[in-house]
Amino acid sequence: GKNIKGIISALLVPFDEEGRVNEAGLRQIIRHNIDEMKVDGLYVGGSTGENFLIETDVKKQIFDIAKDESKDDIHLIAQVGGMNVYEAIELGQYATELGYDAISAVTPFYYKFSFAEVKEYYQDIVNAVDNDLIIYSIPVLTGIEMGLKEFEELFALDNIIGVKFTAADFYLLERLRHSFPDVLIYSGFDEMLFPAAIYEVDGAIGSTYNVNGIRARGILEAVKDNDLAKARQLQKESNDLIEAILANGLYPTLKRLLQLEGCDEGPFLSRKPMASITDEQLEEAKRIHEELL
Ligand code: HMN
Repeated sequence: GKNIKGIISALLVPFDEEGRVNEAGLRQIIRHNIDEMKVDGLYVGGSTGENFLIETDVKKQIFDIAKDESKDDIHLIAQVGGMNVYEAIELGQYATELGYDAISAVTPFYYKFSFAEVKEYYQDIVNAVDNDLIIYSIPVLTGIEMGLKEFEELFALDNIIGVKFTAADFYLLERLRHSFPDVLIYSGFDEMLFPAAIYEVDGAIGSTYNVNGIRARGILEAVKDNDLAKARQLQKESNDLIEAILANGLYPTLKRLLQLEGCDEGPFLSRKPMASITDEQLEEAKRIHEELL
């Protein structure tokens, strides 16, 4: 099904003291997204999943668990990209066999790759993996900036169907939407969902939808209904929440909020070197849960 639209949570992954996946807790988070947040899909293996800190085997294990728990109930996108194109291909083939609806790949990072190198990386992945691919563009973390012309070249490759657009460049977003009406465009910054929705993105992929999926859907629906006052109000409430979460530490706070929502099995730690939650952050997460969620 390539009609992957709507609210898509970037899946959080709880780890134990040894850095292993807490499978029971992960299954609860997936269920919470499906049953309570009513998400349209999950983005597995993203930044939010602390994906760039874990081994290939563990990435596969997480793909397995997400598929096993969600069956065919929602769309599943496997983020397979990174700095190792051979791993990206291996993971892409793996997720495709599991039945993932699409794969996604972040632009390669750390080295300052040229656009020619970035393009070849995508070409290599789509040549080797028999699935649709969504480009993951997040210049603030990767340092790779692409303009209209670069996106046009990438969208011309076979099987590239969309982009997760994680940038505050609404000029570029408007040009992309206008130029490529058939490409799937996903908003990547949850705090800017409302303006992205006005430009008619097809959906949104983000971390905070794990706990704020209902309001986010409300924003998309209000914009569709042309009720801008309502959409603006929902974005305001969302941003009160997101602002407090960001100030308290993004992933640890989101994990704590999920625990307070009843995902209570096993430890919900981060993967080192990402720090796990402190007592002070725990207190603040409790306040956020009571006052802003
Ligand atoms: C992913 O790859 O896991 C995410 O979808 C990335 C996503 O765009 C998030 N970006 C980052 O965490 C850097 C946002 O959801 C972000 O967490 C949110 O807008 C709060 O700033």
